[in-house]
Amino acid sequence: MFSRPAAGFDKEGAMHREVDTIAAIGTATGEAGISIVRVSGPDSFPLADRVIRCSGLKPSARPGGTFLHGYTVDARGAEADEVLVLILRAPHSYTREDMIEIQGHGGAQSAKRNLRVVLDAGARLAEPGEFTRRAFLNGRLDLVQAEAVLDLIRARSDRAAAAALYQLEGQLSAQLHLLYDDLIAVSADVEATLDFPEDELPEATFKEIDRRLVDAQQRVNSLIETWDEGHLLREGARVVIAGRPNVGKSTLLNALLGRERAIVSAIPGTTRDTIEESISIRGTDAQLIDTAGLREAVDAIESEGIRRARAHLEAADLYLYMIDASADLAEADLVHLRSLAPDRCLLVLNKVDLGRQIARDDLAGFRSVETALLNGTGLNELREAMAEKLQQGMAAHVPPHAVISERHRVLLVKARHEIDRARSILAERGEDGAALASARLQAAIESIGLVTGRSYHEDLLARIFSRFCIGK
Ligand SMILES: Nc1nc2c(ncn2[C@@H]2O[C@H](COP(=O)(O)OP(=O)(O)OP(=O)(O)O)[C@@H](O)[C@H]2O)c(=O)[nH]1
Ligand SMILES: [Mg+2]
Repeated sequence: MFSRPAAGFDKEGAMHREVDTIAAIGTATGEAGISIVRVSGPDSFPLADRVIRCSGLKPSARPGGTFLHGYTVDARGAEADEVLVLILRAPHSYTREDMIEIQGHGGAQSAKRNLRVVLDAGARLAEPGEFTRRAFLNGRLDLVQAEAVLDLIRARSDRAAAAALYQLEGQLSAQLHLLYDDLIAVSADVEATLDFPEDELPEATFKEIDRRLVDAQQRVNSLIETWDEGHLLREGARVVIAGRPNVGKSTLLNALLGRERAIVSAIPGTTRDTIEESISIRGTDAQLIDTAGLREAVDAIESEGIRRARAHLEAADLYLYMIDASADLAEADLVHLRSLAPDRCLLVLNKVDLGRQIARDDLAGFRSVETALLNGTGLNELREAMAEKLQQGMAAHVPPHAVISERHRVLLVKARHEIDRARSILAERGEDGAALASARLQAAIESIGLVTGRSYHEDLLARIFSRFCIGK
């Protein structure tokens, strides 16, 4: 486990890693205006002098934050591309190391040729996320901010991008660092009680300590509560279409997607496996999941399909429960409905073109939409209702504000538990429990430290940065 200084170069870290000069293509391949090769490390400027031909001052003599125009050239002096080169001097760069960014022409070939020139001149091809990893190790970003970089790259909606940017700017980090420092202060005060003879210990001390622990717990809690929304922003809402066989579930999937993705037939039990597709409902991203009709399965395959359907139902952010409105309400439907939370459920009363046995009023407590999907009736109304429900799920707060990820949640739940243990120990045993309570608080502090990266281990970094692309 290493500790990372809040800012500046990491001397301890530097002993563990060889700091060489890395390079990678930073832009996506394909036809485009420009492509960028980035280079970072101590040899960036000498390397630039070797591979960039330009008039005037050589690259290494230029001030940081300036561009030069020139050509990349290989060891034999052959030109690879016409380029603009951005000079970034440590610590005023993304990695806090000396960096150059070579902007070449777009398309796959220029970028590859520029990268080859740089690699031939001595740079090493960067690993996924290595630039951001260096930014972290050099104290430019904490771990929460580094993760925000990935969230921003992967953001699938405007909202998700706004939340990632907020996190990148350090707003979530600031709350976590404050919490960390406050817990260290309380823990020190708990330990200080050990130095007092019992009769000299002020009455108010433990009350005051408990008050501060309650406050810390509440702050941890409100962060944990943002997880739901964070997961909606990152993964999109999970919308599950469920109901008895043959009611029109797959027809609905196809209608919402606008293409014939799932097989539709008049034979009950047509869909046997779950089918997942991404859609955007009025600007909100969602995973739409069509499931096998819920009934007593006729064979093992269908039975597995129904098991999967039920598992998806449990993890859904929104259920579209579909009923054939032209037939009588089945007892099985009532049983299923009882197991669903009304605020996360929309009833779709389909096949109203065949007549209505079931009316909206029969199903009070559930919001419902009548449809005849065969001719598209009610589809727009359904989309509106879905958008409303999905947004209700996210509307508790208006971004930008802090939202945590699954990794953060696990660590914060542990921290909450440790603070809770410390409180009960102090409540039960007073100063006799001080040493034990302090150890609990250390564990809580450690957990929060792992969120921000104040403490970290190699496995954790490997797990986080391997999800990045090369060049970031
Ligand atoms: N009349 C009428 N028929 C419909 C409507 N919607 C779907 N159907 C028909 O109902 C039958 C079943 O549709 P599916 O979409 O396959 O039903 P499902 O719920 O996916 O069925 P399983 O996969 O077997 O659970 C098909 O023949 C559809 O054409 C509708 O609004 N009106
Ligand atoms: Mg189906």
